[in-house]
Amino acid sequence: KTANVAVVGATGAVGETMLAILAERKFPIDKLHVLASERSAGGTVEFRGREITVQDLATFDPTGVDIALFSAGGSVSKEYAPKFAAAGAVVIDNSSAFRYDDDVPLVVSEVNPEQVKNRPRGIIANPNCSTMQMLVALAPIHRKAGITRINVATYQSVSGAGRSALEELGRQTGALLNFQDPDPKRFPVQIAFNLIPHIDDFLDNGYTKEEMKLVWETRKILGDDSIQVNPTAVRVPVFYGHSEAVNVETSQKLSVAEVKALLEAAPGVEVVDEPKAGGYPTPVTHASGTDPVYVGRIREDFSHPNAINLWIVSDNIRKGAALNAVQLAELVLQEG
Ligand code: A2P
Ligand code: 11C
Repeated sequence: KTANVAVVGATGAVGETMLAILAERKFPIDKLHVLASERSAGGTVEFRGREITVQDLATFDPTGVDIALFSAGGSVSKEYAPKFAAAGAVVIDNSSAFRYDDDVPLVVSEVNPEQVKNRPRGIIANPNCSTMQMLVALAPIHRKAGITRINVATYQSVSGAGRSALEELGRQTGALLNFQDPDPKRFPVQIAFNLIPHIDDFLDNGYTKEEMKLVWETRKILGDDSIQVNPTAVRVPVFYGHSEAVNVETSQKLSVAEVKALLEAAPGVEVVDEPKAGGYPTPVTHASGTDPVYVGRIREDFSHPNAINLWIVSDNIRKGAALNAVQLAELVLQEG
């Protein structure tokens, strides 16, 4: 079986990785359309060693597209995803535009793949990167012992904010090493050699939208609105790979050995956990450019009867975005 595929936002940090992963996984493509704004229309992107011309989304006719992978921001998805779906495409949307709609499934391929089929609007939402990696690791723990509460602090790389944010970290690092002004543009304050406890917009409750995504998306994906999530999201001066310090409270007590055994058997997870120098995953040494969700620093929380501490690291552009989107496309293609 083959498909006509469109990648919307193909010139972006996630879009270019979607193309790379479609090629790596030998996704059976009949015709490939690469789309972006009129700014980059007429330019080219590389796919399987060939240059493909970028087309302008605004003037593109979606007729004949079977699967469309969208990663061009929420407003682009809101406007164009329904048009692609009306033309018969299954849209896999990486933005937050439809994630919280009841008639749009929100799917992590290792956690709730069966939900892909429940798409009355022809749209499937790809979760936010920080929720994605957390749930690949936590879903097996939830199934075994019932998660009641999650305390999570994230350490999120700049690539989550797109190509311009990658450029800003590079530029500021160079400027500061040359005693020049960092001149923040993409982030509200200097990101090089700094940390910023602010990702996405502030909401009325004092949390950021990035923090609330961890609450809303965890409940929707695990199908359990009783799970309590207490999130803090922080941007760090790392190029690729989000990290998370996670404390999980469960109904039933689990030992460290039981958690390790669950995670070692879990699809998409790699346990890297030796209590010695370098015996833990980091964005640079493990995650960047690779597919797994890495888990280390697995410890019993000695301040609580039923809780475990974990350190979860993954490439936010791959499993956190492009890889999961392609895995969902593979599930759609496998349908009868
Ligand atoms: P373009 O290169 O034309 O700006 P990133 O998240 O890395 O910044 O990438 C965003 C992606 O979304 C890019 O491919 C960008 O294309 C695309 N994009 C942004 N705005 C639009 C739009 N209005 N129509 C189509 N594509 C868009
Ligand atoms: C970040 N998580 O790291 C964001 C990027 O809701 O899809 C993805 C935003 C989203 O900045």
